Amino acid sequence: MGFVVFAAFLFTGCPSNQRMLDSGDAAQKVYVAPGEHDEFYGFFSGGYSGQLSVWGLPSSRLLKVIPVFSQDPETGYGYSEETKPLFETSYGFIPWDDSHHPHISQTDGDADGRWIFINANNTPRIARIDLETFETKEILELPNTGGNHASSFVTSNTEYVIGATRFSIPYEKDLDVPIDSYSDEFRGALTFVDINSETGRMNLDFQVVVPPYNYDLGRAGKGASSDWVFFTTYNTEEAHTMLEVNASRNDKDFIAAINWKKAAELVREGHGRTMDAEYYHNYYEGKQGYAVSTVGDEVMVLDTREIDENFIYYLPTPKSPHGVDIDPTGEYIVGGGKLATIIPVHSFSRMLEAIENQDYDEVIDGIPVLNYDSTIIGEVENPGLGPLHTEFDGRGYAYTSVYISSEIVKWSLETFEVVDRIDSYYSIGHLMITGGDTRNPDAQYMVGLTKTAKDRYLPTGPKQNHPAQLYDISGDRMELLLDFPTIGEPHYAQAIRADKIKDNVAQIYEMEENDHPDALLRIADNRVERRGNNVHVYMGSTRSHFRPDNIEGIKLGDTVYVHLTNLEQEWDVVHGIAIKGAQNSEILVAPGQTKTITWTPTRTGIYPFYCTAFCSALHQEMQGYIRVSEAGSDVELTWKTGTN
Ligand code: RUQ
Ligand code: CUA
Repeated sequence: MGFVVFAAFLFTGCPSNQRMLDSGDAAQKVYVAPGEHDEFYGFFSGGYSGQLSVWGLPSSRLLKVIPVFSQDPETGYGYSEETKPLFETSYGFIPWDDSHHPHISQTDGDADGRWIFINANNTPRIARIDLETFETKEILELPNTGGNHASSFVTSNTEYVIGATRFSIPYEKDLDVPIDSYSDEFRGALTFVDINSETGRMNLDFQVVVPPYNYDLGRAGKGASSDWVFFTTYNTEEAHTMLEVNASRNDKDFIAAINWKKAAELVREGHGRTMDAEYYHNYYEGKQGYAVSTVGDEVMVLDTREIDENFIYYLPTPKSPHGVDIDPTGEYIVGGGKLATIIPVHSFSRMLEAIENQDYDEVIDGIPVLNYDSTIIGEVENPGLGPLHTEFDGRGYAYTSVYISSEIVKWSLETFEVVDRIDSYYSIGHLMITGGDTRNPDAQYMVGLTKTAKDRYLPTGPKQNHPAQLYDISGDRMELLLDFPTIGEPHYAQAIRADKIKDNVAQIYEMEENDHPDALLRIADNRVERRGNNVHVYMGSTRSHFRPDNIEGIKLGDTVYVHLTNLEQEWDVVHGIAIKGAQNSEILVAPGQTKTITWTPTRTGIYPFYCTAFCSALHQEMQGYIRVSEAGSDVELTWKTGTN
């Protein structure tokens, strides 16, 4: 009957109990003086915007939006020739996605600030963003996956990034079968992507074929449990229609516990088999240049129905669990049963005992189902309605977001009793504690990521931006500090102490290291080259001119490639270029960087172009002209800047 409860509470309106510090004290706590820096970087997923936004905490100032899965006309990302290959998939060029869970790379269970991974939920992919340049460097597609939601969580030493299919689908590629053959033909897939520890490069190592449930969220273990990963399931009913009712019948679904070390060993020992698959893997080979798209054509799978050795177990968990979260010690496995009346807490050591004793209720497709009473160590009573996600403060407390009753509950990992609760505005999804998913949380602040703003800000039409609330959790009671609108729909977010990142951030691209094949390394080498109908412009920018700035001899039927190198070597001195009537976007080029935009003129005439970034006192003078003539015209290809 959970869905009835759910519907009933959805419209009951606002929580009434706003607790915050005296507003002067709260302001003091979030105040970062002009010119001063925040203590933490916060990385917020963009949800349906497909991007990742970067915030300074506690001031909650927006620092940047990093484009990841969606085209971005501000930077030319996804429009430039360098970045377009990143969007190639087995479904073609996909310029959008729905990103949910950013996860910072880890060393020894602590965030290390090297890379951040984020999943695409719609067309199943994982992206890697380099935190030296804050740019997306790689996107990997996952085969056999429908909705890569339980992703992209890393293991304690970033050995693996995990993913899982939210929708079970036929495992065989493009299999055309009746939807009601669900239980026979559809399967789930858990994906293990291994990470090169030097470069961060992703590699699709193997997948585990599992029963056709919905795999919702995942987390890697920590400390004692760091060889394990955990995924929640719902729809163990195997419904394929009206899931709202049909997937809410069972009292318990499962958390799947997978020993990834063992699974990887089984693969190395030859227990897997390869299957045909098609998936794209897009990345940069050098520091700069064009991203390359490669296509994988097979995947290694471990099918639990074919393998005698056990490496995966199901932990029965009430009821349609959403989040699964592991405390800093690695001992507690917390489910977020969105229709459950309690928060179930499993014990990792009891789980190992139950495995040892073969304390199985049943075996499903080769997967032992452990006995609930053997693994459970606590049930948190009165957690509110609709618990979803939990993070930890490292001082013995857990904090769970509760969607339907729109609140955060703080509870003890010793007594499993609720010790504090505070409202959220409104309908909270994830919450995030600074360092709260690591072995050593920096638990000063907590951010609640809520779904609806309604009356919280000045109205901006029928759709308001999604809010976030910043709480101080350094004391016994949670205190609300700030409430601010965000970008896209942040599902999860992560925060890391700024000093783990800030000194490694690049200020320029070193010209000496510019390995772009079409870079203009010396401004004097600026030129235009015709190759058949393709015309390549090798252009340079410095304050306050482009070279060349007058180009003639372009003809209808030509495609023009403008390779713009920004020869500045000073932090934050950016130039851009925009051409009248260009069908794609401008490009914004950082110091020492080369970017390429293509343009196919459709009419003859004179086309102005100009710098899009206010770069200098004479920025408005930073402009030029391109002359476009008839296809058969005999205008010669020439280029110049007035003085050369
Ligand atoms: S989800 S609001 Cu896409 Cu992580 Cu739970
Ligand atoms: Cu360069 Cu404005």
